[in-house]
Amino acid sequence: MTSRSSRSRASLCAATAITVLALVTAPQAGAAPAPGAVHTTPDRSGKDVDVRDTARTSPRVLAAHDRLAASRANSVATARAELGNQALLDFDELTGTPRVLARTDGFLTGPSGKSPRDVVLGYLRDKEGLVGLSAADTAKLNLRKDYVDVEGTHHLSFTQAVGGVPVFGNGLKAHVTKDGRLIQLDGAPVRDLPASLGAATLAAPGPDSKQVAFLTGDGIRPAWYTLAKPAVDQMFQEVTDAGTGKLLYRKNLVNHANDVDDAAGAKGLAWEAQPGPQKQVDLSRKGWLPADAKTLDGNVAHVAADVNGDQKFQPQEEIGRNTDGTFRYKFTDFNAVVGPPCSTARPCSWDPKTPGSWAKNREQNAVQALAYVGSFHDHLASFPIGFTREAGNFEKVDGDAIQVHTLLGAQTPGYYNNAFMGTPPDGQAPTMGMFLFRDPRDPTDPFLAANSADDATIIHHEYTHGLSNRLVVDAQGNSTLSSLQSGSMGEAWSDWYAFDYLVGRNAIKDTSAPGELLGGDYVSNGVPLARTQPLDCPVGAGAPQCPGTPGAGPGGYTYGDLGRIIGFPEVHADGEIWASTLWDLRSALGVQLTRALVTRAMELSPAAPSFLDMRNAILQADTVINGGRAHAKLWKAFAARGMGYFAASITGADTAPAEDFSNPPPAGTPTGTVTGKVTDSESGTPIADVAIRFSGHDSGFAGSLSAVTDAAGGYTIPGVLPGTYPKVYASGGGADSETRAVSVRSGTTKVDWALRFNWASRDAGAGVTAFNGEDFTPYGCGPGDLAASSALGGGGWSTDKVVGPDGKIETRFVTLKLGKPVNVSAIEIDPANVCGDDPPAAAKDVTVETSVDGTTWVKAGTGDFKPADLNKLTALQLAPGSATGVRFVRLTVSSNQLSFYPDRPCSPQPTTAGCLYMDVQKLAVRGAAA
Ligand SMILES: [Ca+2]
Ligand SMILES: [Ca+2]
Ligand SMILES: [Ca+2]
Ligand SMILES: [Zn+2]
Repeated sequence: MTSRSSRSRASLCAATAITVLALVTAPQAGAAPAPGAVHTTPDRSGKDVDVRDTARTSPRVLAAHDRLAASRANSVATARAELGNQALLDFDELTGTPRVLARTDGFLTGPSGKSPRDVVLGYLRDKEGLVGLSAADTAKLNLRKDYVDVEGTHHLSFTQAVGGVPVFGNGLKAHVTKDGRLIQLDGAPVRDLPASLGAATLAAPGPDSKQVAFLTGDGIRPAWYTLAKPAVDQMFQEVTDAGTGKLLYRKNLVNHANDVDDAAGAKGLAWEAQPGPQKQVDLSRKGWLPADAKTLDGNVAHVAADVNGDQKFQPQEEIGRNTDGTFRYKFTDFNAVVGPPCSTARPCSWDPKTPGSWAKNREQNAVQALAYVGSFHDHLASFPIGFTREAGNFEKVDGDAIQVHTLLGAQTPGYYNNAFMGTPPDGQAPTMGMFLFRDPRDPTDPFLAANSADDATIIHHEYTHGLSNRLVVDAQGNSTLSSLQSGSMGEAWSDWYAFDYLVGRNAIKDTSAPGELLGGDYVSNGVPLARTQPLDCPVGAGAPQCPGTPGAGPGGYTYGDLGRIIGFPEVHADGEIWASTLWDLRSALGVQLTRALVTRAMELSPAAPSFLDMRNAILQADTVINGGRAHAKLWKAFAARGMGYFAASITGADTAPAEDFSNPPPAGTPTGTVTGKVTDSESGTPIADVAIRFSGHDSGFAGSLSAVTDAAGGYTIPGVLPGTYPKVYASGGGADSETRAVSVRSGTTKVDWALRFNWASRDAGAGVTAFNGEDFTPYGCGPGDLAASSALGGGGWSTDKVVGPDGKIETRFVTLKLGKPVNVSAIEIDPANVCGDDPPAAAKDVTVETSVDGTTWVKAGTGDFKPADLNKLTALQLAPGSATGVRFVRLTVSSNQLSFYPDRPCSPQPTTAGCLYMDVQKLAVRGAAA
């Protein structure tokens, strides 16, 4: 959060200042509750939640997935042989169906005269063993949309339903060229859907809630879908379980930031990028406004000065015509009144010392916003971008003109230094909020006293959030831009499309010199406040233009800088990697082709894409619309930015992906075999049922290379292309997971693993014999998930927190029976928050007891965890006599970390999951069989 709460931090910490423009300046007046009393709201922080992610990483789900993978190993091997080195065979762990099935250098089928729908259904029938959908599953698919892009490619979305209730989030997406070749399947459709759904036992949380079916780790559940708008700049899609009220999914739809012809009609004055000489604009000639418009309410947008910040347009906030009957309003600068740093090049538009002085440019600023929005709308709609009505753009004729709130909340102190765009699905109007810059209450505020809606880089940035959230969607049309890497690309596209447009029409100059294109240049007075450095910083460029950051070093960023640019993962900073990469592509391929590929790739994206998914989609777009002619240049550009063939990211949520600078191996490169043995590091005993997985799915190319160890701990993975794979991981089998780099040669490469066996894990034979409190097993965080371990995180135990009348927290416990009696060498606990909760829910005081028979208990140790203890295993001091022949272990939690967060109240409404839940990420029992 920025603004009031963090302005002071911004002056102390450069990293915070960097994100100022980008983050929310939300009014902090109490995190608003979701509507409905029966539905719990575990985390009002606004963080995206998707319990499918947690479930997808639970060892149980992975084990089921591996069994399915084994059953179709032959189909996959055949497909690999047919589709080549650049085949993408990535199956979703939860559904067992394609997250992506494609190849970046070709097609799945040849040309066909059949309809695109029949091409898809024919492929599903032919490849039932590979895709995993039965004939019955296929028969139930419902074609929601066949969108044809400006290149003629068909993008088909098939939704699914259970007993007439639509499935949320999953479905089949398929893409077919204009000559009938199948490009790709994605969307992870659900297999074996039941005939009917259980009844919703809870009432709808809001008047507009809709019933949906939602896939969890324990199958499909009845749920409620709600579009919630709890505050002025908040808009969430939420899915809550209709049986328990628990939040299953939340997607924040708000992204924060932070033309000119002569003719008759509704004329106004505007500039092209930022203050300069105002030019005459015809606001009606291109259909932005009706010729007889009385206010700025037209097809592309409705602009009004929402100065009271209530997110509604009162009559007095509308912008009418000037006394001469036009919308010509001259800009008045405040340079003389305010003094430096206001300048002719970057004039101030108000005086922070004079309340209400912004009113002077109220009309000018709104007209300017409409001119920016209108010209950008037309630019995006035209070839080769083609963000048209069919593609899901924003027009009043379709009920979704952008509602642009200029000077948002200018009258109510508290709204400064930001901008945002909230984008609901197609057909529902988005909200763009444009704030005043420079907080008058903060003498150290580094921003210029200006209107964000006067800065084209900001308004086009916000508009592009609308484009990306409408193009990267699931089968139902919901945006899937959640998680770190997707969110970072969202910010990057926003910067890239803005600069691509402005540079393309010479409104901003870009030469071959590095370091000229800085987002938010005007309101930041030319200083990198909103971004750490300009967009046009090539790898290897130096200071002073491209200084980088202490975390990432100087010069243009590469994939390995993700999560490090400002010292922690953050979408605007990490987005700079992707934005600069796209700028490289623009230089290498030219403007028109790059615009086409970047846009078409969004339409081909799998859900919640990583940077590597999007690299693959761009390559694929090149195959579809350009015959693959740009492949060599694309690979060179991506490899230079660390997104080479062997780069790896476990999912789009991976905050530490591994970079690689290689081109793809040539066709016909002999493959190698990886083989080895997995043992317990403590006892040397072989461990069976450990899954060894290559690369992580989101590199795509090695997505289906995996094997499971046999009873002797042995495994073999054939068909691996030689190279260094930076993220190979071992998980399951009762051991803690481990990730490491593996170099593969042609021939046989031996890779042994010594893992830490955990006797308290389900895979080691441990099971829950007793527990109290609420059971959140359906969300992947029940008592049985306490000992989950996975390379992807996930699992953990979340229980309810109940404060008794005496003010004391009721204790909660889980008792585990180990598979065998164990001579314990250590008991370790990670008290971290799980299940989509925030850190205040993490456990603080815990007690562990042991027993040889389940009747007589010995206190083994206690933990009193501090915030610094989260997300790591801490060994308890074991009491004498508690460690021999142990068969039962009981973990009791008696408090959580909420006491470390005095600013997070629980009444009148809970403001953190710490008010409602207590969590433990992991319990580990080490030792040898007794
Ligand atoms: Ca208002
Ligand atoms: Ca629309
Ligand atoms: Ca340049
Ligand atoms: Zn943004």
